[in-house]
Amino acid sequence: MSDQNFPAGYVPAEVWQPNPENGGRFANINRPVAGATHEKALPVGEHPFQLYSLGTPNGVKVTIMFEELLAKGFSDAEYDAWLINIGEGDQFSSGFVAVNPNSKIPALVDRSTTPETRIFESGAMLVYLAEKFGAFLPTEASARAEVMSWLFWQMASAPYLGGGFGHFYAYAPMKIEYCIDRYAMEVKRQLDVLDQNLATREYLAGADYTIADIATYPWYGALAKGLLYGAGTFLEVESYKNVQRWARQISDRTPVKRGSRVNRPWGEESQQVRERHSAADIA
Ligand SMILES: N[C@@H](CCC(=O)N[C@@H](CS)C(=O)NCC(=O)O)C(=O)O
Repeated sequence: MSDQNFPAGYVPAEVWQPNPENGGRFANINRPVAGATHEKALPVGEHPFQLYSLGTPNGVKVTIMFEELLAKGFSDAEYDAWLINIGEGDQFSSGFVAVNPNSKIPALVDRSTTPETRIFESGAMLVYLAEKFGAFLPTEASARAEVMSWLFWQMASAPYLGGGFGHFYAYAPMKIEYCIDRYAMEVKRQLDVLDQNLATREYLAGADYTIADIATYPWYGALAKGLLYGAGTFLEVESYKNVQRWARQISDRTPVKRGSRVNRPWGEESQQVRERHSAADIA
């Protein structure tokens, strides 16, 4: 980074200190420590699965999975989806932290096991549900490895899209060319990885729709549709033809449409499903 492109002004202190006045969109919820900030139990509904979430791409992965399982006839996949308002710090309640020590949505409890099973990390939830119901994840070792490879690829890649590109392009209080260039380069490379893979396959891991697609669609499918960060034109998302075809195919699925609406307190009011406690909540 040259001094001309990035004028001097900030010299890191010898020991970093948090700056709550940094103007960043998430300055009020970011902390350099983990753990609960307040005592509050989580609500519990009547279904086997209790999901504590918000309709962001990471949250929607799991609600799409539940809707896919229910559409396949697995009635034991009934779930209550409770709204966690991360802007208000709900993820730092003692109840939430007991389910997810990492204080990020989504967090899941399976009450059908004794003792109850807690699961954090959206990818772990998809694997847990796929194994529990025997769906969307092949059992044959090679086919399973291919699905796992794409699933882990998604989990490792999305932070560059969200925390890197999305943050600096859409949310940071100032536009920093160095950061936007760095992450736009990486996100376009990721889109090309997907595009080249989807040139010869219907779905990410082959001929079948799997948890790899369910994990990847809410991030890269939404990006391809121009729904993330207002960056469709900037990243020329239309040029990734195979990603476009795959995203259309997945977005046409009824369970994907249903799951994408759950825990959404934004957008058109008639489309919001702030909480889901029965199939009828998603009209
Ligand atoms: N790797 C995690 C990421 C979860 C995540 O980043 N969640 C965000 C919303 S999409 C969150 O809860 N942020 C609140 C915070 O950072 O305090 C997963 O996939 O479950």
